Amino acid sequence: MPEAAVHIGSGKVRELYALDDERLLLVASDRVSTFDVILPTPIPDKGRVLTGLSSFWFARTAHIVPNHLLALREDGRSLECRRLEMLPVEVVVRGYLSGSAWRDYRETGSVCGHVLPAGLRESERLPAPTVTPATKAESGHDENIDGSTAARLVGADRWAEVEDVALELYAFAAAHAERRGIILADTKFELGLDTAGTLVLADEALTPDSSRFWPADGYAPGGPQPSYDKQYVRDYCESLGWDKTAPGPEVPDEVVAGTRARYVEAFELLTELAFADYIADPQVVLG
Ligand code: Q0Z
Repeated sequence: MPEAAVHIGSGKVRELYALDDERLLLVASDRVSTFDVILPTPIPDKGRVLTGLSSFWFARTAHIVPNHLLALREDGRSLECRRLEMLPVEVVVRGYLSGSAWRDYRETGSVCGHVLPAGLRESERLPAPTVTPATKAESGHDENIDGSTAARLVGADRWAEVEDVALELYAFAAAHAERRGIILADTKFELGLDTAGTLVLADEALTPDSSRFWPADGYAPGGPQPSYDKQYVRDYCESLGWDKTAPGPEVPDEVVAGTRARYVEAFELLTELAFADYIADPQVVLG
């Protein structure tokens, strides 16, 4: 870390630093959260897997929308990025009915103002990928909003542009993931504006922490699907009868190793690169 970096924010598993007026440094830790609690045991290389995947997608989607990536550091976990004016809306694209969308659908038949067909099951593929905006609530939990509310927050023309870009990104990434045996059930994008007012993709993109990745093999709608990466650690924590309040339990070595292996497997399937090659030289993901 250069002396000049000023810490300006913490996420559950990431840190944000200012390098200067125009540049930020996003650092992904090896911390893992489950049931919204950060566990005391890190997953070695998790931050590198997420940073590598994000960088991979930034490099391959620049034809769809420009992004904030300036440089991927040699540690493989730190991204130098352009400092943007962030839009006050999180942009979730869903191809499948899961999480808060499944809850909203069961209660109202709609998700963020989109009326869905009756009789859909949990985790079922939606008739078409759907943009479901959300705002960061006081609780720290995201609150789903409808498209007209999003349009009021960012402007109608900008919101139309955001929806188009988000759907194009999802279609591109979901098709890539499907070829590698992974279902991209949903994913959250964060976008900002540069000084020229150009829409820019920011934050992390298309990682297991911002998306639901499901193994296509064994996909069975009608209930929740196992998450590609965190299922080991979730199942272990559940097996303890933990009440899901902080502090979370320590995780034994074999569960750490199994979880790490799943993160690395997701990296290797999606990037078609050996993770060891990324450790040797992170720039390989930029193609
Ligand atoms: C991202 C976050 C993290 C805590 C602000 N390019 C950008 N320009 C301006 N702001 C951001 C970005 Cl990425 C920005 N976050 C989310 C990330 C720790 C909060 F690593 N907040």
